[in-house]
Amino acid sequence: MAARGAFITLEGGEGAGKTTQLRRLAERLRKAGREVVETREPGGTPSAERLRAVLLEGGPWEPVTQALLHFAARREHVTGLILPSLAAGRVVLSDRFADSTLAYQCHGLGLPRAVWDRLAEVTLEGLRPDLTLILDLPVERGLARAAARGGNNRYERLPEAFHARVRAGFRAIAAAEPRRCAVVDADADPETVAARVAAVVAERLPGLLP
Ligand code: T5A
Repeated sequence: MAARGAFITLEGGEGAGKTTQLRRLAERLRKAGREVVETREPGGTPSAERLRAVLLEGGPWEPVTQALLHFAARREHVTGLILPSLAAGRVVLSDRFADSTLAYQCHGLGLPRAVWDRLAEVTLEGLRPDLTLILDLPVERGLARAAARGGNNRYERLPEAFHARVRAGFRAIAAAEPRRCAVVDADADPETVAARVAAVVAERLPGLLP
């Protein structure tokens, strides 16, 4: 059987540059000879993408319902794509994962952490990322980038104070799990941030990048 691959998640607030950096990291890893799966949350499988549409444009949902829907989509993603890909020895890069529910629904909207713990237990099959890159930048800079890109979803329309709690939430997650998480300063041009991301991956997961 192939050796288990690696599971890397990119997290952060709106417009932090996760999608941009995920593509660049995937490119680097492929050049280094890795088989890479690029995916995202909510979404990643056809069934989870259907829930994504409901989550981002339907509702409004109260916080427990939001968490249930995010974890429902995540369950499809974990069982339908992530675990099989890891078992096949691939590197899975996910644009958001369970930390987003902790940051957005718990820190941002006040969902009790105990609810997150219970949903994670029944949903994730014990899966934790090998490395989580938290792209960090001031809230107003991220929201400006997202606004310039256009097509803002229900979360992007929430007030700045909410996004400040989300940012603080991601930093708290990184502080609580420093071995798994690395905070990357994302307030720079894409090339500079990509170099920072690659340096962290090379240091934390030796052997993946030259
Ligand atoms: N959500 C999700 C929850 O509430 N709970 C959960 O459990 C989960 C999983 C997902 C929403 O769902 C919420 C959080 C989100 O609000 P989404 O559309 O996937 O919705 O939102 P984001 O993941 O935030 O996607 P964004 O596209 O807004 O942000 P990214 O991916 O961080 O940023 P990116 O790379 O697309 O870049 C945004 C813009 O900035 C430019 C890009 O060209 C683009 O135009 N850019 C830069 N500009 C200057 N300098 C840089 N370094 C730049 N990097 C990118």
